[in-house]
Amino acid sequence: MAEEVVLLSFWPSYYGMRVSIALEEKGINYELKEEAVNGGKSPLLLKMNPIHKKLPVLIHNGRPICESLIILEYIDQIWNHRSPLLPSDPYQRSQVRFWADYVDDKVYPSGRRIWMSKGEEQEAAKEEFMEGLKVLEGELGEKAYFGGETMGFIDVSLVPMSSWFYALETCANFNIEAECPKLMNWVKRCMEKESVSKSLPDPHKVNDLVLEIRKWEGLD
Ligand code: GS8
Repeated sequence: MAEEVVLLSFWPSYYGMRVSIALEEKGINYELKEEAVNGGKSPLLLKMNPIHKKLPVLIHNGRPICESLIILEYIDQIWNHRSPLLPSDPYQRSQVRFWADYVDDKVYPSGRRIWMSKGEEQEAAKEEFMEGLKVLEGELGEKAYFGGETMGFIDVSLVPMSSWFYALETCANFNIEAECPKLMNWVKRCMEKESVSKSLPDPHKVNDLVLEIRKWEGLD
């Protein structure tokens, strides 16, 4: 039976980008159904994710899977023929999940606060964001990818944020590369992979969106 794989997402969502990268890495054909950025929630999204009503949702043969990190694990288990994302050793797995949670708890929320605020609040968010990135840079160390020689779960979880770096730097006037050079080299290494470059939007397009939202919100 042919598999039916549908991804509900929208282009600037770093959570959604994680899922596209994983599907591309696994070589899975899928249909992308984009929600409008500001058009309200579609009936399909409300049906498929009635609890959180959030993107992304993966619909596999009609059944929804929600929450991007849970979706990544699902993809890795279902399509385990190539490009493993999680290590098989239980201890290593626990460490990978720890760092992916760290990205979600520390890096993504402070990144969002940078572009959704100004003044002192923005400064505090910037500090927390850079602190988080520096910890991650330490964890990366001299490795090519977070998992070692090949791209894995942490890489796929974190690299989508890099498409927002330009917008963050522009709105809060800082330079990530100056403080995290190894991390920026890692971003470039990931971007050499088609699965990543195909899934991430143009940073200028993200910046235009940020400028527009800041204007609506009266922040600029
Ligand atoms: C977060 C998803 C999320 O915030 C995950 O999938 O990992 N923990 C979840 N999705 C956003 C779009 S991306 O910024 C979303 O759907 N927001 C709509 C809303 O909050 O109502």
